[in-house]
Amino acid sequence: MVDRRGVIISVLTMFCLTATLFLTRLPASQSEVKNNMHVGALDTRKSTVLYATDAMWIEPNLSVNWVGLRFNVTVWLNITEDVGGCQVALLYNRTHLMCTRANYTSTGNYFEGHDLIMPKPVIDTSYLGNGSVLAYEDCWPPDFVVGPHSGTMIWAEFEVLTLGNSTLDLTTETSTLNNCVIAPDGIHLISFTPHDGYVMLSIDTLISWNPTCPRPYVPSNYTRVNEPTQVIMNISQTVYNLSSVLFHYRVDAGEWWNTTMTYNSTGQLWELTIPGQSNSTSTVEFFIEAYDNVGIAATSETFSYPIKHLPVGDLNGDFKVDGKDIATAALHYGEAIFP
Ligand SMILES: [Ca+2]
Repeated sequence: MVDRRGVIISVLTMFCLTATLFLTRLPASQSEVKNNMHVGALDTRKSTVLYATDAMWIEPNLSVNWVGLRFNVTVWLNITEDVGGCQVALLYNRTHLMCTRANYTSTGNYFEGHDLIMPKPVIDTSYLGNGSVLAYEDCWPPDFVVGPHSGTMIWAEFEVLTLGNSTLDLTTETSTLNNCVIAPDGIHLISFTPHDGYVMLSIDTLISWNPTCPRPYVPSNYTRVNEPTQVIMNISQTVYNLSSVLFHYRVDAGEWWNTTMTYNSTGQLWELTIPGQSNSTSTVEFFIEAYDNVGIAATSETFSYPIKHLPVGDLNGDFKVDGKDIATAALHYGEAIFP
């Protein structure tokens, strides 16, 4: 059918998308718990004519946040003129996604009542680092679809391989395998606007850091001199296949120290304690790199906290020298450590 229509099917345009994951920070609360969730809402539009003529588009745009999830999208077409045929070339980033199934829509299909028997959409995962889904439908002359008309072409099922933001690309590159709508004469192309689909593949995290308040320090929202700080990262979707979490920190814009966070399976948390800092330190910065089981990293933004200095004689770290400090000193009066 493709040859009869004179449609030249060549190769796909390469598109590259950076596998970027999100660890987004909301303003810190007084309790020093930082809620860093990045949550997208599912686009629940179904069976709607989303765009005016003449257009091809993908529904739904959605947000998913775990590896292994499967979801479906549908390619829509809305054309003013009479239509004889249509080719769909849907490109996807195979680093993020794998197309597992695809077929022509069985209800609401643009060519419903006009269909020729067409082979199933072709799923290809080998083109220049991209995946593609190629489909073609048309009418046998003199049959055609009377415009204006809207309907669906294909549905495609994808599985999430790694997290990151990904475009479902309805390419119209003329030099490549492309999308096209063909007039009833089987020759002329009808112009239309393609609207790419979008999948936000995000990771939900909660990152918090808190002073550890070693005795005799009182509880505080602030990290004081010589006080270690515990950092906790909670991945809310445990099916996200984290294999390791690197931790980087530095003080006063010095050299970065690199270490790994420890996974606490009981609390399903990643933990690390930053050592206490000396009186000469003013700021500690850190960021986190989370690696999944295929080596894709999610990098957080860089967080920081100040080292709060204490007045001389403030033994319990409440930023004032008073009777409580005297009591603390009296309680330990006579204790000595000989080097
Ligand atoms: Ca005090």
